[in-house]
Amino acid sequence: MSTIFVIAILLLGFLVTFQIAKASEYVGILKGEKKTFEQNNRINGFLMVVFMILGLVGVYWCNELYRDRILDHPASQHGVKIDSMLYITIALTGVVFLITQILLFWFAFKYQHDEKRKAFYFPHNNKLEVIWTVVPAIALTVLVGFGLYYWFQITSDAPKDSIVVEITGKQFGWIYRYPGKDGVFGKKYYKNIDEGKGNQLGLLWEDKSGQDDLIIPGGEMYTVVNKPIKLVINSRDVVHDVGLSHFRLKMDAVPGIPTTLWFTPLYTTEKMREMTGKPEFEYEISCNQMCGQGHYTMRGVIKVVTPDEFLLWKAKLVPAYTQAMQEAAPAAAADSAGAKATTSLPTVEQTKIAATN
Ligand SMILES: [Cu+2]
Repeated sequence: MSTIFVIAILLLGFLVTFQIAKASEYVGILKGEKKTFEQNNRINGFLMVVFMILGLVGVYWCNELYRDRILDHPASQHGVKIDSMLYITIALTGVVFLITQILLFWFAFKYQHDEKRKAFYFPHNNKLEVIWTVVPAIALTVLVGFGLYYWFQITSDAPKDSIVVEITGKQFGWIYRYPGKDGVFGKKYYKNIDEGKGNQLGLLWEDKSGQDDLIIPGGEMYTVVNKPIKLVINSRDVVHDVGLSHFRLKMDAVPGIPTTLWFTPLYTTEKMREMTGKPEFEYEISCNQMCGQGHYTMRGVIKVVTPDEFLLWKAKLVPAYTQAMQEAAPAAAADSAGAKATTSLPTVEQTKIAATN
């Protein structure tokens, strides 16, 4: 219904514009072509200035309107650098935008057609060419140089004392894995993935280094303030993307190819709640790749806490191996009990034979 409505409005708009154009053409013929041309010229020149003023007021108004909706303080050391680059770029391009737009519309008004003025023939000027090529080239080189410098810092090897967390994307959610006391992730194989048996990541249970691994499916990921954290990013199905907007980072999660990124959180979740004045604030992980129908539900939470709180949280976790074995044990016991029961009970055939005897 709404589609038909929109098409009808568009058609009507087209008809009205067409009729106005036709009417003004007839008026032009009646008035005389030269007079109409001059009048149109003046109107267009005036409209150029009006458009410029309205446009610039609109830009300012839009900025004021959405000022509160932009992201809060950058919450990582990388984020501070990313934001500073962003603001320098906006300031530089903003100044260029203002100068070029004002000149563009003002010139269109000031130099509108005039019978008394003859156009100045100005085909080429080397000096000008050099200026408008070299100045933007230097500006862009500086911006790209800064970008590269920070990019190499961000993508460099994580510090040795980093907390390492493996994060795996799936349709639709995140699974986090912390290595146990040994600090080593256990081996895994995708064919071993079996959610029914508590093996979300396909861990090889016989691998000792994986028996103390802690797996948190779909819950909250914890990390420590002012301590580097390295994420080892995986995907279980399609391409996802770990988007950490508060830390100003993102990285694709590709099936079969682990990617990594690291950062240092600057404020605890509690501190950020105070700073932003939002008591409900959480550091979010969003999926930044369109990965299917439930893409929008891929919201993860990172809790940035103090070292003590982190240890306390970690101490409460049970390794995935222990959990899986505990779940498997009663089931196995029930199975074996069931098997015993069936063997001890006579079959229907046996009962029949016994009855005939
Ligand atoms: Cu996704």
